[in-house]
Order: sequence, then structure tokens, then C-alpha cells
Amino acid sequence: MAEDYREMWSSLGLNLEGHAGLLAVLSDAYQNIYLSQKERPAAMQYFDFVVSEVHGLRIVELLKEKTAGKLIVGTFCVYVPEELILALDGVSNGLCAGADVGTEEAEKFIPRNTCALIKGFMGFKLAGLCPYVESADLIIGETTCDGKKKAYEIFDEITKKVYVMELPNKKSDDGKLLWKNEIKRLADKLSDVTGKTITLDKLKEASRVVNAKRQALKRLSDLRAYDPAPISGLDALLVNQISFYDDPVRFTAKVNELCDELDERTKQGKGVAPKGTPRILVSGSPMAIPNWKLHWIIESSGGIVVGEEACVGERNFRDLLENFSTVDEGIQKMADRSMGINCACFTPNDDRLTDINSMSQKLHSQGVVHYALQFCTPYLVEAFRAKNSVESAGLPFLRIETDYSLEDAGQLKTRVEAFIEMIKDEKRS
Ligand code: BJ8
Repeated sequence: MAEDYREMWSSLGLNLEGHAGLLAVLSDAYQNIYLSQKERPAAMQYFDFVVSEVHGLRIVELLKEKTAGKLIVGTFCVYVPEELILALDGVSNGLCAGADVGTEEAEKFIPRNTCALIKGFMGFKLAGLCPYVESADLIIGETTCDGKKKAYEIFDEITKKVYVMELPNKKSDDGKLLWKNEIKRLADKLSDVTGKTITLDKLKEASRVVNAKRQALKRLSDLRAYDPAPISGLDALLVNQISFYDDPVRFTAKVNELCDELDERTKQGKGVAPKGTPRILVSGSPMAIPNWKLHWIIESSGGIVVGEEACVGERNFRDLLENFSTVDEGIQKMADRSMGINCACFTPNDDRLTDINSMSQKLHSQGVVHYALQFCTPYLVEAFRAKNSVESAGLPFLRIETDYSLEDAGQLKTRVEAFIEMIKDEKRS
């Protein structure tokens, strides 16, 4: 990091020594996993810079926005409508954590057999390592899986900032009505805190900004359908992870610049891996930054990841918020839009199975790797139906259950290599 941010981190109450250790580990991992890749698009330099300043310049920006009267809001789930936060003069940041940090501290509050994502966000806060939690004015949780909703109770005791939205379990008419009312309740809460009222113009402007970001991410996703793939799965994953942190307008411009470069690559038939490299769709639990483990294993085993049926991925950007002419209609469309997201926390969740197969087709994937974090019951259980559905559609399926540690990396690599060999054999026969 170019600047010395210690004074800022100290004023946020971070543990400076632990934080320096965390940044050193991350910088090494980034060097080994990202900067060692071949044929990276030049436009990835911006995203490298964002990662290098993720606890520095971006936090400076957030604190400036806060001083200018904006509300800094932390979120954990793609069901929480970003446009509503923006329309009420908020700035939205993802708080899910993708690294084993503060595990010992977290396990004083939550059971050991809790998924790594929950342990991660608790651990980052408890170890004094998360400037995003510290700079947030409000943290929005949601009743998705049991682990999250119970952890938010404790997280609120610790931070005194948590507000929880009630997400239904079923997409019935009653469930949809409940969710629309929850979005209205969130609008009231944000209005109370900011002292601002939502207007049609503000909601339209916010949806324009967020839709543009979604469209840029969708453009990136579509470009990954080419063979040879113009961008690695690792780099595309990184862009999707950064979409939860960066300034949305600047981020959208940078993703479009990246896509312009990838467009050129596809015209020239240039890729990051040879044409014919086995193409893998990853589906399952979200991969919060800096969780790059599975993509790294797949891409260092001879495959290329061409898409993510996940919340850090397609579920986050596929549908837009459009065509509303009153605030109430906008809120209704926001509710309808999020009810199109197919998270395993819902039952039934057949549409996710359809999504996996249609993404596989669109991206010409030759195999699906199902990723579930250990102790993530919704995705672990749903893997059974996903497997049947993918195999019925004629594609091979590999089920991975793991956490953030690298202890099982060797064993996972052996399984992934065998899976990729099998795809190659099928192509030869
Ligand atoms: S819409 S996937 S972002 S809830 S990994 S904490 S489910 S035990 S994160 Fe999620 Fe919203 Fe659904 Fe997406 Fe629980 Fe599983 Fe942990 Fe998870």
C-alpha cells in the first residue's frame, strides 16, 4: 500500500499489529495466485490496484463520504436491494469474509461447526481487522440460513449496528408480499437514520447506477462464453468480488474497459488458455474476497472456470430493476427482482437447477463443480438434486465440500485433476 494508513486504522480501532500481518499474508497470496497468471488483460491492473488499496484508499473514500453526510451501510446478501440504499443517500459495502481470520475469537461466540463465511465475518470484527465493519453506520442482515440469522443476534450485541430483514423461506404469494413489506420497512429505517425521504427521481437514478453495474458484469459473463476464454476464472471472480466494495460508477467504467479489451481478444482468437481447455461452471456457496481457493485449484489443474452460478457471480447481476413510474411500483419491482434470485435457503428451489443447466449451455461448460462450504447445510443438501439435474442434462458433476484453509488443497487438487482428465477423455472419445 502506497500510503501509510496507520493513523486511520488506529482511529477505527483496528488491531494494528494483527492487521499488518493480515495484509502481508494477503499480499503474498495475491502475488502467488494472481500476479503469476499468464496473458492477463492489461485492464486487470485497475482491479489489482483496488485489491492493494482495499483497506486503504477505499476506506479513505468511505470516510470522506461519511463526512459529506452519506450513510455507510454494510450488507451480507444479494437479496438486500442496493438501489434502495443508494436512493437514500447510502453507500453499500459487502461484509462477507473469505478468509480464516479471528477463528479462535469467533469460536468463543459461535460453534466450531459453523460455516467459514460466518466465522470469517465474526472473526474479522472480533480480531479488530475489518475497517468496513468499523466504518459502517448500519449493518443489514437477513433471515437466510440459520447460521447467519443467529449469528446476527450476537453480531448486534457486539456492534450495536445490525438491522435484520425477514426473508421468507418460500416464494409463495404470501412470501412475496412479506418481502415487499420488508423492503418498505427497510426504506423507512433508512429514512429514519438519514432523515431523507425516498423520491422517484432518486430511486430511478440509483437503479440506473446499479443496473449499469449489473450490465457491465453481465457483459463480462457473456464474454466468457468464447473459446479460447479471454479471461481466467480467477480474474473474473476477482472482478465480481470487487463489485461489492468499489464505487459503483467507477467500477462500471473499469469493467467496461476490461470488456472492450476482451472483445478485441475474442476477435483475434486470443485467450488465457489454449482453445479446447476443459470448461468448468462453478455453482454453490458464495466466494467472498479473498476466497480464491477453488478457482485456483481448477485453473492450476488444467481447467478454466467460465462462470459462477453463485451470489458472487450470476445471481448478483442477472436481473435488472426497470420500468417503474412510482416509488411503490419501484419497491414492488425490487421485490420481484430479488425473488428471481435462487438461493438454496428457499424451498423449493427448482429454478436454481434450471439456472445451472442454462448457464452451462450458454457458457459451453463441459462440467459442473458444485462448491459448498463445510457446514453450509442449504448448499450441501441441495447438491444432491443439482447432481441429478446436471447429470440428466449430460454433463459430469463434481461435489466439493471445503472451507477456507489450504489443508485439503492437495486432496482437492487430485480430485479436480481426475475430473478434468475425465472431461478430456470424453472429448477424445
Ligand atoms: S442469497 S447464498 S448471499 S444467503 S455459506 S452463510 S448460506 S451456511 S451466504 Fe448467501 Fe444471500 Fe443465499 Fe447468496 Fe449460510 Fe451457507 Fe454460510 Fe451462506
